[in-house]
Amino acid sequence: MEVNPIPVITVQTVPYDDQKPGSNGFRKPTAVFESKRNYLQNFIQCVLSSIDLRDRQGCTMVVGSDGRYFSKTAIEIIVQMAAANGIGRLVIGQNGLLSTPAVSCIIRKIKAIGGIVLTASHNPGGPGGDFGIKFNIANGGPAPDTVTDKIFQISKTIEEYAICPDLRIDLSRVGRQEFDLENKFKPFRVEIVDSVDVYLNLLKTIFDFSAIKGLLSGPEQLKIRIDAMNGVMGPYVRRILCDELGSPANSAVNCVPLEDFGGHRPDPNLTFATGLLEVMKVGEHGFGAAFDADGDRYMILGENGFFVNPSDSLAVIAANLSCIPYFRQMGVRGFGRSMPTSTALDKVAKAMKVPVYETPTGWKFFANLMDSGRCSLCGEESFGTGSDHLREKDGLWAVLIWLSIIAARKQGVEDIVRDHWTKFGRHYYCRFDYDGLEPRTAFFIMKDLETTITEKSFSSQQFAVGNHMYSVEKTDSFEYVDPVDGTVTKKQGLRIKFGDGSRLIFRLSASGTVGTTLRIYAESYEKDPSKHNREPQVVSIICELPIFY
Ligand code: VG1
Ligand code: CO
Repeated sequence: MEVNPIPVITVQTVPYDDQKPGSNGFRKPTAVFESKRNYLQNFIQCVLSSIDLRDRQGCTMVVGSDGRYFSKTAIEIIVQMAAANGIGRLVIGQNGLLSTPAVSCIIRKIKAIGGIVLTASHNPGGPGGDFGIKFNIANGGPAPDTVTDKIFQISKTIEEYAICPDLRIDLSRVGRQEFDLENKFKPFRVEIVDSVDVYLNLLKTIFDFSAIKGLLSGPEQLKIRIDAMNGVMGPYVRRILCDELGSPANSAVNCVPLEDFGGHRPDPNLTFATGLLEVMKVGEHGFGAAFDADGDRYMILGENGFFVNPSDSLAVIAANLSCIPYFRQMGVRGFGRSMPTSTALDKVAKAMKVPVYETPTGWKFFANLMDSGRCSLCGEESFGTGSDHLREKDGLWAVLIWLSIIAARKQGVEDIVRDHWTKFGRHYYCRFDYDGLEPRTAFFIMKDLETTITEKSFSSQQFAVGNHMYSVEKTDSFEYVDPVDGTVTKKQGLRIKFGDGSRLIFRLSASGTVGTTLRIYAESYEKDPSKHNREPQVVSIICELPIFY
């Protein structure tokens, strides 16, 4: 039977002035996407238009989501618009589900031109929560500023978008679907793929699966508890940790992706992953982990709820890379950390004689370093770690790294961390978030602060806190020059560095959706092992410094 080709139409629209992507992707309250006319269509057209027409014709893109509310509606529109804009093939996770690291992995594997992940990451989901769109480029990493600036520019003048409103796909059926479009020579293809397969195959080339399996299912079994927080990670945890690595089915909880994440905030930290923390405190499990909604962040807990600070996790991983076949084979070229991440990593780098790159916040800055072979392992204080196996931070990969280290060292989480502190010293670390500030107020706080700390007299100041004296060594507004392409990124946070290596950092967040968030990061170094048992709040004394008076 002859089927009529699907019409491609152009729809008139008016621009919005607030479609500026942030630290990683574009986020707004879901209600904005649902209520403002063409709000999603405008942004998607800008993303597609940012790709050079010659590159776009007939190319392949990857699409996935963390399963949050509005994702399926958005995927349908993206498919219709991709077809109308000349994309040749879309590879989409079954039921629309793909974690952020899986999207990065698939883009690289199939040499796609880029990908879209529908997620607002750890922000809450549902009609009253947030929705977001991450856009990754051909190397699998988040679009760099040059691309997101272009998207923002286009969004300010957009007048129309192209769409095939009659095109319908079935997201549940793995396999190929083809569509003939009006005025197009080649059919438009959609491939629905298993959400886990390609990513699992990559992990198998990185880790010694049998060693981890021995740890999780052998006679001396390590009892673990993994909380997928009702985000996208459920299917990955079940398939990889339970089916492949032999962890019992009841070790994985909250593994069904829910549109509102069960009403919880899918944020793996001590404030929001309290369910995991409470269970771990009971002491029956030796290892606990949780993920954010899109699976790029993770939190590690040891027996009795021992918390591994993400900056420490990065440093411990760096010091133990030789436990992982991938790094034994590839070697270790260099490390990367975002500027506010503690300098615990730097101590390890010094001992291993490898360079450390200090970048602005956001994963996009690491991709250039990795592509040019400068960097093997990167991390951020915000619960993200990853390597050059792909171009995103990768939560489950980090969990498998930890399990590999535990298997190789035959030690528990707390002992591994304490040994690390004994060897390298402890970097006490805290981040304080001041949410919902009026944007102008936040701007002026930063402006005044910059004036204060960059005054000449400030650099010679000393602050007494208890019986500790903090002397200012250096202050600046952090600026990054990309060592690969020379791009300069300015105003990435205010830094006060003290003589003993302690640091205070002030920065405005770029991933929120309402008001402005001011982040204060405090780090205090302690070399003496007899002083490694204090509460992390010890760093809060730095915040009592009379800088603000
Ligand atoms: C935050 C984190 C940053 C992270 C970014 C995206 O950005 O601090 O480290 O890369 O979120 O993470 P900001 O600008 O709010 O500090 V994710 O898991 O939301 O992609
Ligand atoms: Co995330």
